[in-house]
Amino acid sequence: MVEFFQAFVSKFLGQPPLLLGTLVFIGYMLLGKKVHDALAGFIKAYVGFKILQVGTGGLVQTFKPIITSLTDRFGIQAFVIDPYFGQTSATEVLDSVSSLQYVGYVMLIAFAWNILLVAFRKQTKIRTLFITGHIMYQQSAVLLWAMFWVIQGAGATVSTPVIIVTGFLMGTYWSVMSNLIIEATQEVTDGAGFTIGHQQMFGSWLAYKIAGKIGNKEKDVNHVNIPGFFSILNDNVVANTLIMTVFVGAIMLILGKDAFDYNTSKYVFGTYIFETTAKFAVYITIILTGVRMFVAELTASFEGISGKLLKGSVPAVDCAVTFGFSPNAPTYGFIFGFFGQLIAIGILIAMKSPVLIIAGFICLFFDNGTLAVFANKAGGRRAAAIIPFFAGMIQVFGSAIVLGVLKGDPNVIGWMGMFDWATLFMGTTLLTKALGIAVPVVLALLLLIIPQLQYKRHAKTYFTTMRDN
Ligand code: ASC
Repeated sequence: MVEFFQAFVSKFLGQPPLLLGTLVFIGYMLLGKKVHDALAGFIKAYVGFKILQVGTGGLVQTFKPIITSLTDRFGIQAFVIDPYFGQTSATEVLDSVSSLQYVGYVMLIAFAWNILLVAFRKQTKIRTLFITGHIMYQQSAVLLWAMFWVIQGAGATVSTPVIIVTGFLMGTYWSVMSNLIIEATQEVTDGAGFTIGHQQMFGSWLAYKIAGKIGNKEKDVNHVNIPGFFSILNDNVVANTLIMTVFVGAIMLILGKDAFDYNTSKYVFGTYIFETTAKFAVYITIILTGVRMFVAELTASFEGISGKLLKGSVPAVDCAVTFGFSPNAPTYGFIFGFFGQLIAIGILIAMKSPVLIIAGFICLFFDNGTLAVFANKAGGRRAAAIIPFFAGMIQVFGSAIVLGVLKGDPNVIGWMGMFDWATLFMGTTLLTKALGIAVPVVLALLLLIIPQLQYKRHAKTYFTTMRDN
């Protein structure tokens, strides 16, 4: 029985494409569709998700060697603020104390708690179900690692109270923050009927609130008609390729051609750099294709699940889904976030910080890209530039601080630099280190007050917002 449960958790719930495909299948069945239609939905969701993973996997594979050789060359203790470096640190540390499987338990507890909060939404005011499978796994791993390290330290396996408390806090974060960002996401997507379930839900909400005060929403980034040469930046693929060629190309030039293992009969160093940096646009295009595919199925079938099981609940999905509604914003977020991170990294070096941060590409593009999408909606170009700039600095400093606490284990190679993790979870980790296991419990309870306050502000439309649109 225990074995079956463990297999179910790790080989089923721990496999996002299966989890999502099955959700789609159940949704279609509940909608009264034919089995073959439900099966088709399962396949499209599964394959779409695998395509997405080809894209993100390809990005990581392309950029990891560059970052690693940057670290090697300058011989400093450097950590990468990329979610996959955070995830890898977490799984390595947990594996070293035979506790990797508990990540699945945390995920299951968190998801069950999320479902329960939605089921009792009359009382809890939670309307959202977090279903971004790969993020659920990633966050559960990173939070369990951080809580384990500051509560128990090295040595023993992760204790049951730590697993339960982590799951409880994780599920509360998913529920409360994806619920907090519903209204802003509806604005950004012209009422597409979903919310964000990712790593910068609190950050996006903050960006949306602040943006209105610092910019003009009429001056939308997507209305920019840049003359001449710059007009080619209006094209997503072109802009992404050029930006990466400038930024990553510069890093590759500094490292020099001997740092790279490439086929010299096929490339000169210049064409090899372009071959590498153009892959960025290739993988982004793949990601977008995959995301569109599975999200289309998910949204259609979700009506089934929310209609029958959790009536009126809203799916919380990957941040990249908003990019299609504001194609220029991620580029803004990337560029200005990059400047912010560069300056912050310069400050760390000048201060002789024991922790050096290396910019993570996924964090730069997806995190600041999302913040820019939300900032642009409420504050236009100005906000879409200023907010990611400061967010970039926060990502670096916040991650450096939390890594100062977590770097004791040799398996640590990075932290998830995403906005909520450089702020909320950085703080949670430090507070828990100082005051112990009561901290995550108290924080989870405090978080549950947020939806109550939201509800008070627009009680009449609170549960109908999504259906109105
Ligand atoms: C992340 C992460 C990814 C990307 C992806 C963006 O945080 O782990 O793979 O962002 O979700 O679409």
